[in-house]
Amino acid sequence: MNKILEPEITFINEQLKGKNIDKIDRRLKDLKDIFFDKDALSNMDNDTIVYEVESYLPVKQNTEGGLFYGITYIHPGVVGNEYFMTKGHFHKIKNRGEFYSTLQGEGMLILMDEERNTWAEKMFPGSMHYIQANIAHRTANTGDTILSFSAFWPSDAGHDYATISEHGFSKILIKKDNKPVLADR
Ligand code: M6P
Ligand code: ZN
Repeated sequence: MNKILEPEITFINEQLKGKNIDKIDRRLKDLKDIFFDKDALSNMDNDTIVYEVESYLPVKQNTEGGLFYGITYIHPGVVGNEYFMTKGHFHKIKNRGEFYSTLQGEGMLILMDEERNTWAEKMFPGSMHYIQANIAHRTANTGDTILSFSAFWPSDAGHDYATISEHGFSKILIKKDNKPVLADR
């Protein structure tokens, strides 16, 4: 075989292009269980977009041995004093890891192990984050502009959202004196 092919996808000037790019958005109404301050939440517009994800899923979900790629764009904002953030998840197959790499903006990668120890890593353009297996992960935008990052994960990892939706992370990331602080709930 001697064929030179075009790539299936490109990411040029911050634009992911190609066939089969899956796009979703998550609005406040989809994220009711994750934010701490329910009063603040009830005074906000339900339709506000918190984040968007563009993914390239070249194989079927749950395929063993494949890889997925996605870019997440988290808008700036707070609910009460908690920064806009992703739902967060463990992987359904728990012993699957993931890479994140920040493109634009500033934020925090919040991590929690199965004993519910929670910590965070700073995200800034060029920061790389290896998320080990068995670790729940969530990202928050702590800046005034969009936080974007790319992610690479195994196609059989899946998302376990239920554990986080029921129990949350053991700490919340709040804005205090204009700075991000990991606080007890
Ligand atoms: C990254 C990856 C995706 C994930 C997305 C949003 O792009 O980890 O698998 O879906 O972030 O995070 P969540 O699914 O927790 O909302
Ligand atoms: Zn993941």
